[in-house]
This record gives sequence, C-alpha cells and structure tokens, in this order.
Amino acid sequence: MSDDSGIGPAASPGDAREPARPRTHKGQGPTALLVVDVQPDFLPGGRLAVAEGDRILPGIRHLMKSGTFDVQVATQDWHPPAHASFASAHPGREPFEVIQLHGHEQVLWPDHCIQGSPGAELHSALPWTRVDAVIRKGTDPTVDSYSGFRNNWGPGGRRPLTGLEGYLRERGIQRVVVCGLARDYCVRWTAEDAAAAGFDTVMVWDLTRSVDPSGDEALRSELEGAGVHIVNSDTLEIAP
Ligand code: VGL
Ligand code: ZN
Repeated sequence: MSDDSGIGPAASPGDAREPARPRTHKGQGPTALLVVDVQPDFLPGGRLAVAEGDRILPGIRHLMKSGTFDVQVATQDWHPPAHASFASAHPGREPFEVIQLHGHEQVLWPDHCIQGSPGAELHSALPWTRVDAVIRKGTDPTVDSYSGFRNNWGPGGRRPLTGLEGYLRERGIQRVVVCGLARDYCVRWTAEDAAAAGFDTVMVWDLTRSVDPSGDEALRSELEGAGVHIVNSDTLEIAP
C-alpha cells in the first residue's frame, strides 16, 4: 500500500540519523505495540460499526510508523460463517441481546468479520507492513474470542491461550501498549489479559473507541483496578 513510504506525519528531520528506540519508552523495558481489530466491520459503515472508530486511525498510524516499538502485533477478528457469537446463529434472537453460552454471558452480535470478507481485512489506512505478527481470533465456531491472548470461555470452562503471550515473552517483551477497537470489548479484554500475564500494560485511551460509550467511566476504573495504565497518546513520548 502507498502509505508506507516512511514519509509522513511520523517523520521529522533527524529521525533517520538517530536510533529511534532510546528516545521513547526509555528505561521501561522492551515494548510491544498491540493494534487490536482495526477492521472495516468495526469502523463507520461496517457491520458492527463503532462510533468514531475512524478517528483513531491517524494516531495509530503515527505509533506504527514511529519506529519506537520493539515488536508490533495486530489482532484480527476472524469468524467462520454462523459463528456462535452471531445473533443470526440463534433463532429468535436479535443483535445485542445477551444469552448464556458455556456458562457465561455472551452478547449476540450482528454478523461481522467473516473470514475472507472485505469487512474482516486489516484496514487499508494503516501500515501493516510494519507489523511482525498477526493473531487471528474468534476462529472456533463455538467460542468467542475478545482478547488477543486467549479465547472467551469454551465448553470446558477454560480459556485456551492463543500463543501471543509466549510470542511476546520469547521476544523479551516486558511492556505492551494497546490501542484499537473496541475499547469496551477486545481492547479491554486484551489489556486485562496482558496485565494478568504480568506485562506492564498501557492502554492508549484516545486511540480506542467503545461500542457503548456510556460505560466508559466505569470501564476506566475497572481497568485501573486490573492494573492497566491508561494514558493518552500525547503522553507516550513518541518522537518527534
Ligand atoms: C469485538 C465484538 C465482537 C471487538 C469483536 O473487536 O471489540 N467486539 N467481536
Ligand atoms: Zn467478533
């Protein structure tokens, strides 16, 4: 795609001559950027559109092009048709109703991010060539997966790991910076699981948006209670 030229808002004179990494995240340990579910189905016009989801694109693009992260990982919601999280798979149910699935509450969603469909692609506005790994999730037809680290609860009552934790550990990562969609579902669960796994976890609040913004204040304190640091992008000390 044409947006990966290295020329753009993230570049400034002098960047090319200086090692980018020490200028940010200094003394905070090897850091990964996790870009969660930035896919057309979650943006305005998509099948499960998150209001203002498009507003976060320039800031995420800036982070991805900053050259300041040791590892960059994307997650991609990637459901088979008739996935158990779709209202359409439950006769008589409507989107946004809540049911019990494998003993836990499950919001029923409009059909979204169906494997191979245009709405499931990684959004073309971001420089995905910079990403080291893509974790596809939600592929089990019977179980949802909000977090990049592990599925939601399955029939056995467990939440199987995706391998992301091991990947980051093998790369020496100590700190993760999380952004993307949606703040109150996949970003939230990814950040909580990262913190629970022992990573120093930062959520870039302004580079996320919620399905239900009315819950944002409660969400913020719940995340802080789970050990997630909430920041805005202007405090991340990304060069320039
Ligand atoms: C998401 C609902 C269903 C998300 C994914 O990316 O936050 N939300 N599937
Ligand atoms: Zn989904």
